Amino acid sequence: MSNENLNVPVTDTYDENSIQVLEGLEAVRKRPGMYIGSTGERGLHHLVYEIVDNAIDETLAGYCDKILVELLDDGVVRVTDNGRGIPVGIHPQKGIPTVSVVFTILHAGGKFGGSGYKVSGGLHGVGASVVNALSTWLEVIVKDGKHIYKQRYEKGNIASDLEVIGDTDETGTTVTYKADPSIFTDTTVYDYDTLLYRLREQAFLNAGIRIVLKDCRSDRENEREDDLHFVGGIKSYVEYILEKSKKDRLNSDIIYMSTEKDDSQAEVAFLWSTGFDTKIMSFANTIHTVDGGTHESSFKNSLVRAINKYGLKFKFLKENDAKLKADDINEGLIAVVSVKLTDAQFESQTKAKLGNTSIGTLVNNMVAEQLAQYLEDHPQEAKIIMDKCISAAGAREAAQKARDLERKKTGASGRQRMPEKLADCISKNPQETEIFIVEGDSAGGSAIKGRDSNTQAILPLWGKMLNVEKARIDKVYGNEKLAPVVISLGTGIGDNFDITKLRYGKIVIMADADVDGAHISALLMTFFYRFMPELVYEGHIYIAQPPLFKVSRGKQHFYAFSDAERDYYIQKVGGNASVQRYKGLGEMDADQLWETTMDPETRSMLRVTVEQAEMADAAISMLMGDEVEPRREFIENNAQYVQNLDI
Ligand code: 28F
Repeated sequence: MSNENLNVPVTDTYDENSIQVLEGLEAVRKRPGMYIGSTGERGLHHLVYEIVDNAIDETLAGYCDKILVELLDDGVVRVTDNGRGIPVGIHPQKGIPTVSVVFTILHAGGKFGGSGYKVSGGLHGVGASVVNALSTWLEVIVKDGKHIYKQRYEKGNIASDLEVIGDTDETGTTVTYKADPSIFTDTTVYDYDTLLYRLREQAFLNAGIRIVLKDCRSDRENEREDDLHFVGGIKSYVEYILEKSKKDRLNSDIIYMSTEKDDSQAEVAFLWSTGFDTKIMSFANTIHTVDGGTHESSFKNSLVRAINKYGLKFKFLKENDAKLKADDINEGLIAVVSVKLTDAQFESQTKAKLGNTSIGTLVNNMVAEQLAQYLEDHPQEAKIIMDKCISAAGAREAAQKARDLERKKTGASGRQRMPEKLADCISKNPQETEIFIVEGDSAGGSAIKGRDSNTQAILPLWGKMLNVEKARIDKVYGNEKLAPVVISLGTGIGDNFDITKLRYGKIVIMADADVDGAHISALLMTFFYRFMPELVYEGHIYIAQPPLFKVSRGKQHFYAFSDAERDYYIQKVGGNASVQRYKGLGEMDADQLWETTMDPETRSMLRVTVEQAEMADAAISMLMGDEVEPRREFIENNAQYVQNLDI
């Protein structure tokens, strides 16, 4: 839909004169995509938002505090608000009721006349006729405090005159419609959670509004209803994002500030979590500006300035120190920036980016003044925030040093010098080469002796395992255990990852067949999955399967990979079998390790799938994350195994 309507002066009186009447609705049915983006599932849900947005406009104007959205049988949706009711008086230019104009004439309330509302998303106020055009039928009921009016439309055309169907002392609007399946050919089934997500967002952004979503469809297993009502507005939103992130608060307050100037309002709410991710959500007239814009960048810039200024003034930072950078300040930041303005200018048709400079200035001044005040009034909170930013800056500098070092290690050949621990193979052809990442030095020794040195490289790991979940990227670069892995593989990591540089076609994790070994495998899988995910996607990661038992009698011996297999061999050799349980890879000599685990002719290996990597990732997150309770339980249950893990 066009957003040009946003740039026109706003009328102060809301009445029939505010509407300028334009063309018919055939255009919408002919090219629905032009108006709602697509006729797929997204477009279908867009219809609901269009209707709800009109009710929200009535809320923003201060006349409505409750919106009910019901999903009914047969693809029917009903939206009810308790606003003033769409005007029913005769429209001066069209000579028909204004409500009929709103539903049957394209761009009514839009394009050149202004929406009639001071604050409107621009998709708002013009959508009713589009929804009508794309519906098999639509019925509107208006209560104006005296009478109840009703009108029906079919495929956008008036099907019955506006009629009085009763009396009332209430006010409000109800729109019931059925999306036309001949237009929405993919599906006309609404997804409750999709609607819930968007409506929840709207409820956060319009503090105090109540939006109720109700699933009344009889083919559903259970009825669902959500009452979305957040008195705290965007503060509640920040709290919600924090809860979903499963991280803890770093500072205890959600910092909130707001300001108004002329017809514009700005508000921000933010806090820092103990995590490392940054989540900044920005909105203009309740539309999510995915690509940010002036409001968001002003917030970020003024945050950096305010924190540096406070740091200098209260001696957290020295005059000659490098300033804290945005990255340092953004670590763990959760923020919601919401602005409402009359003349929102978006830089793209999709409204992903806000362009108004004046709103940027407003946000900037607000943060500069109010954050300085907040920090001075709350020295304890301020200290927590400053310490966090300064430690993040330290980590960033360490990461930079580690990267520089890594670059320096690269010899004149332009190739990286390989780690000392790596016993490389002769072949340089990744089609045939494999690298075994082996837990422990003694197992590493056996593997080096037992391997086929033509195609098999061995990298023994030792020392404390890195906790990937809590690790910052700098720790990964600097970690004595993981750096050799990264260097041996040759691909680089994160943004620099380049799979064409991979030095071995198969990357085999070889760990003891016990809980500890499983953890190390899970940590390595998680590491690859997070920092070099293509390795998992393209099936380069394997897990070696060493045997658990050796069953022997005299010169006969068999390796067993499970209890059942062990028992089978005991039977087979008959009486007096001796059974050796391998507690670790280190107990096998070079020949045994080759024969049982490394020989491509006889071994079996597990190829790690994305699902497995995801499961490992989830398990590691549980173990290493901030949730204390499940971790404690796990550690208690596995106490004897976990000394080796850095948790
Ligand atoms: C279920 C969807 O669409 N609610 C709406 C109003 C109220 C007014 C209005 C709407 C008038 C001139 C267009 C009432 N009284 N819910 C809704 N509630 N539209 S849509 O006016 C439309 C404008 O141009 C309204 C006084 N002024 C406005």
